[in-house]
Amino acid sequence: METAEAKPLVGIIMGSESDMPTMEACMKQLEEFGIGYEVKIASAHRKPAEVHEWASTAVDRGLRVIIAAAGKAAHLGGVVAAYTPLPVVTVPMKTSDLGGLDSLLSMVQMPSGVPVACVAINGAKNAAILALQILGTGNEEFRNKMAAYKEEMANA
Ligand code: RP5
Repeated sequence: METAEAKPLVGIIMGSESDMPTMEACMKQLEEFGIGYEVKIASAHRKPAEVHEWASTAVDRGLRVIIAAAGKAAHLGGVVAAYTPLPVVTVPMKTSDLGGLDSLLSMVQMPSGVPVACVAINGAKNAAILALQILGTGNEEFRNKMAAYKEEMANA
C-alpha cells in the first residue's frame, strides 16, 4: 500500500497492475490538489477477501472517498460500495476487446440501494476532481481549491 505525504483521505483501488498507467493521472491530480491518498491493487474476483478487508476498514483508516478502477467485468467498485458507507467513484478502464463499454456498463448498473458514481472511460483525472468536490462539501479549504481550479480553467 503506497501513501502520499498528506494524511490519506482518498483510497484508490484498482483491479490490476495493468490499470496503473491510466490511474497515474488520478494520483497526479490528487497530488496537485494536496490530497493524501493510499493505493491498493486487488481484484474483486481474484482477491475477494483482500478487497473485503480493505473496503470494510476504509473508514477506520481515515478515508473519506474511494476511487475504484477496473476493466472488463468491472465489479470492483460495486463490491467495495457493498462493504463501506463511503462514497465510491468508479473509473471504467478502456479494454482491448470492447473498448471499455464493458467496464462502463458493469459499473453503472448497480442495484437499488448501493449506488456508485462513475466517470468517463479512462476518466482518471475527473475521478480526482470529483473526490475533491465530495471532500469540499464539508471542508471550506477543499471547496476553495475547487473554485480556484474552475477559475483557472475559465481563464486559461
Ligand atoms: C480487471 O480486468 C482489471 O481491472 C483490468 O482492467 C482488467 C484486466 O486485468 P489484467 O488481466 O490485466 O490483470 O480485473
